[in-house]
Amino acid sequence: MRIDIITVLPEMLEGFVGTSILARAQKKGLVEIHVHNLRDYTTDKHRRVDDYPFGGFAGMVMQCQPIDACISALKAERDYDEIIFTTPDGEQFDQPMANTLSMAKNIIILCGHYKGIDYRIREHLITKEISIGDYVLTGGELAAAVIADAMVRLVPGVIGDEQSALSDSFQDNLLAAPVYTRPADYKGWKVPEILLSGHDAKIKEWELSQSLERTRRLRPDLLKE
Ligand code: 6GU
Repeated sequence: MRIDIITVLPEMLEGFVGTSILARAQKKGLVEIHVHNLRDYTTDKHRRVDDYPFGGFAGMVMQCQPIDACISALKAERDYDEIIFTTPDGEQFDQPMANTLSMAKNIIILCGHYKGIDYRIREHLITKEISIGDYVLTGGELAAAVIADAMVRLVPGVIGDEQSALSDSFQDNLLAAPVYTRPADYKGWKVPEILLSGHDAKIKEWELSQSLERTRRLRPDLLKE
């Protein structure tokens, strides 16, 4: 999988892309993440990528030219499955969407900023608009990082234990069961007895009943679907 992220704040994504699971996935050759500075594509001599909106509205709007130039340059090199724009009025991101996107080969994520981007870009170049929740962020960079992280960890081989991505909360519309590690007794705080029993069938049964109980209590909306 290859992800190209287009942003006016590349430094905001560099730490994320170079760290932890994302870095390991890239070293293993499973994923390539490229961050592009939108300013490198403007023809403006002052490197500006935004301008005042027509109609006298407040705020600034990202211009067509640099976005079109950057996306065109990428599309000239390879075909893209999706060209995503991060925006609070997009379709809400969730686990099924992450699952679908994780099967893509090449994806562009354009990070929204300022008041918005020239709507013609959304009409002519963007194939999918995604929001990560009902709140407003100052920019789309954090949303792009969230989307990339959720997709990459589903690519086979990225996380060590294949089973662990499948047993995540939400993967089957249930919250995950609690987990524990040694010691079995910490300051008198005890691990549930059943987990120390070695009885696999009983442990599986316990895990499911915990999942159901936690989902019913914390996220009853998930059980209605
Ligand atoms: Cl994708 N962008 C911004 N700016 N704010 C958001 C968002 C995206 N998703 C939720 N809030």
